Amino acid sequence: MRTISLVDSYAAAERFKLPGIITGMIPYGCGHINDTFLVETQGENGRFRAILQAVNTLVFPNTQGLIENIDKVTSYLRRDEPDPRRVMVLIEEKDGSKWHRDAAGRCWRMYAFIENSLCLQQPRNEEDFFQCAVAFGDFQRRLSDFPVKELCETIKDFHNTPKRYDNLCKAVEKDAVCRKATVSAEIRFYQERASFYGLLLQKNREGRLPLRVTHNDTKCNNVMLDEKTGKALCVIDLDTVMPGFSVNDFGDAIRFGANTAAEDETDLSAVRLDIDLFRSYTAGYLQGCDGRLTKEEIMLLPEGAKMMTLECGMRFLTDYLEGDRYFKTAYAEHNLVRCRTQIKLVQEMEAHWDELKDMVASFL
Ligand code: ADP
Ligand code: GN1
Ligand code: MG
Repeated sequence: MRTISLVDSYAAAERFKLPGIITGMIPYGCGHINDTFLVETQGENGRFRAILQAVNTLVFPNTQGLIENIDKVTSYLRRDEPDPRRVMVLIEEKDGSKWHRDAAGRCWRMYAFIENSLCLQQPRNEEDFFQCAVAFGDFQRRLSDFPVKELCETIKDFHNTPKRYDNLCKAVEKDAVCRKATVSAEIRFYQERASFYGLLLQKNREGRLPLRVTHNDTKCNNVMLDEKTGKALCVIDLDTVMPGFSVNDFGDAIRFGANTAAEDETDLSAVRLDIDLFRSYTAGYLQGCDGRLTKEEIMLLPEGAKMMTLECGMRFLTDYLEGDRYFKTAYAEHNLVRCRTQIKLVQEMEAHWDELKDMVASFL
């Protein structure tokens, strides 16, 4: 696992235009990719807090393109929403750029901290999940006229599921850290579903599934809710905002949030698809999108959920076979445990497939 010292993060924080002097700094959050720190300052106007992040440049090699995407999207959203708690605010580096490269080559950026907010690892109830859905739906709606072509692909083929399957097959073949023999059941599971992976790309080629500006990492811990009201404030973690499919944004949220257990639950009997949460999310997402989705997109929402759950499980398994180089892990089997929860969830979706299809149809 990557570790960044507080000395280095402090030096990086000093490079940004902060009000007052830095009085505190702690590692923060539990994302799988970037290193996040909470920074506190004291100045003439009192306390100020910011989120400092070292962008994982192995995952995001084009930091300039990534920051430009975020700058374009947040500037666009701010045109009709001046409240800084409702659109992420990038804090500039002292030389006026939006990010900082340190002497070791690490890339840093800073956001204003969204105060009096909640960020949930798991929705506490249906209303929380509904609010997350409203936030992502609203994000989709407000960016529906944004020119997709202005955004670069921050990770190439990020939700190209057939490519993800190819990568899994290559990792199986290479078996770099000799783990293949222990995961033959998991590998078989993904082989048996190989004909499904191209479905959404095929729909897109047929002109039946539009490319939109999407978030692409719609876990509920990438939404901030108001601490007092519990209502959606804004969507965070904008590194993967790029052209994509709405149904995948829907699907990734279901994969993470409609699971009755954590993404890394070891007791698979606790891992189930919560149909009520699925329904709440559908209602919230469609409310937020406010008529922007086509009928065909709405009917493909269950496919999006199944696709993202298959894809994420394959990514965990690939990383396991490659020696845990991509996702942060806390122990040796962590990626395999995550893969198994994703497999269980896909099985749950398959078992409830007709119900899920009927449910989304009832929203038409
Ligand atoms: P990662 O890519 O590692 O998931 P995130 O951008 O999601 O990183 O940040 C990690 C965590 O930091 C989030 O889950 C959230 O708790 C917190 N966080 C990030 N940005 C902000 C912000 N602007 N205000 C408050 N909390 C934030
Ligand atoms: C990563 O950064 P974080 O924790 O929000 C990953 C997602 C996965 C997710 C699985 C850039 O998201 O694609 O779905 O882990 N982000 C990237 O929990 O790969
Ligand atoms: Mg995140």
